[in-house]
Amino acid sequence: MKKSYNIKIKSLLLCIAITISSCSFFKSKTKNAQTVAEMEASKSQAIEDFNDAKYGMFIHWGLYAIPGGVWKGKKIEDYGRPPVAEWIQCTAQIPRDEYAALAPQFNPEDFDADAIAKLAKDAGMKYLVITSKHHDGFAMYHSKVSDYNIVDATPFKRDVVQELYDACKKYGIDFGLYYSHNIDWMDGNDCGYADLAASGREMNAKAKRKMGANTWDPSSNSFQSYLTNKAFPQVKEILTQFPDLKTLWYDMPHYLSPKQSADFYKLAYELQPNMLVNSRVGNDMGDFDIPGDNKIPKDHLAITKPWQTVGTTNNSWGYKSYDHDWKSVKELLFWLTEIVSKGGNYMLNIGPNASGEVPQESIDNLRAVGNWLAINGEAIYNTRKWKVTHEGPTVLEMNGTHDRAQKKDKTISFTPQDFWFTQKENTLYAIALEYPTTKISIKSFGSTSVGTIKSVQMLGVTDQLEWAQTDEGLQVHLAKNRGNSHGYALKIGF
Ligand code: JFZ
Repeated sequence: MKKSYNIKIKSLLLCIAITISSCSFFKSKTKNAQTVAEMEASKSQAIEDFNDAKYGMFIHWGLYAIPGGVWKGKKIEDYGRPPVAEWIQCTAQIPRDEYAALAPQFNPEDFDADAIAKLAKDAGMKYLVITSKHHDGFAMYHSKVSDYNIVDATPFKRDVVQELYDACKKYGIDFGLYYSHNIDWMDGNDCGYADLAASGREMNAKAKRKMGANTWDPSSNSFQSYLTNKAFPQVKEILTQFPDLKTLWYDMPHYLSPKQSADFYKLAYELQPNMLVNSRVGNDMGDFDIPGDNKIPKDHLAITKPWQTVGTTNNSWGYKSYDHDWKSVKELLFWLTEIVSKGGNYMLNIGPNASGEVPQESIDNLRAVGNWLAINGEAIYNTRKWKVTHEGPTVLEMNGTHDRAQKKDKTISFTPQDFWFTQKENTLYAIALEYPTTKISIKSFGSTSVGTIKSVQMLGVTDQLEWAQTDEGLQVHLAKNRGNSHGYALKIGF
């Protein structure tokens, strides 16, 4: 009798235990069962904000600023490709120890977070994203996960990400972080290349080329242990240490499985659900798309997500001492207007040098664009694309960092007949990058295609304009009082 009673009690307890545990199992299962697509769908306000912002600053900064594109007296181009300065460890196949010896030399005493945040503000940029860890594996913030970081491994000992985070708060600039989750030349073994090759999964073209895989001196740990012990913990760390991020910018996911990409996406969502994650999280996930570096999509309508073009001020992301091929103010304005007319965002890069200084050409050109935006920003910010993006004879294609670098003729000029369009509620904007000598005619604004125009104004100019609308378009005599030497914008009311 007694025995069976005991057994009954035991099995009752067991039942209770199973019920409790299955309940909590069920609970965590429901939470985890939220799909990436559902998480993406919950970010509509953040996406509106992203589509309003239009223009931001990208910063590539790390140990690679010391060589600045030159290793042992040879330029990076002499080692191979890619020739962007932040890739020097890979392109010149520098052993991990040798590269890490840069850390004790890194003492960028001229770094001034306040000045950079103010530069972004003056430039008319609304947000800033900095490399918290690039492919070299070196963290630019104080990481507890790995002492290969700017505070523990350099004489500088300052957390520059924290300094920028605080400075951006002061100037009202939104903040985001870049994190190289797949490629880590210090700790990431071959960044998953062998695993992918063995898995039988279809490899994309870049993965096939082994681009970015550390094959010259891989760390002895497995790629999986890198993910478990460095990448995931560091992502968790930055999202905790910097609790108010607008974007998390992953990069180069060529070797990741869909599960690994989903885990990176979910981790971001768990910690900061309103933050946007870029598509380089991998495997077609992410809240916004990147058509390619220094690339403006030819068919922007084929992009179904919000999107962003990232661009360089010369032809390198990291500081490159001998690259003086700076984009002119006119070229930068073209990138911005062309991208915005197609509904995208432009994130323009600066690469501070080893002392922490921003190249003067970048500063000057960014400020000049800022002056243009101070007058014409109304035609850029908070707008949406219109059914026509551009009219006029000039067609410029921007097909990538290397493509731009190789271009023989870099003269950028437009005609007074070139117009880019944006819209906001009941208003259309036409942006021009050259002034006419006589009147202009905007063909896309004919009365049958847009209806009757009620008002025409030049932004930043108080003079009344003389104008007339016909079926053929809108004709305007422009006032002599011109707002900015690089062009102007017309505001069209209905
Ligand atoms: C990546 C990085 O490798 C590079 O160092 C820099 O950070 C840049 C912003 O991003 O470069 C890429 C990544 C993807 C493509 C091109 C360059 N792509 O898919 O065309």
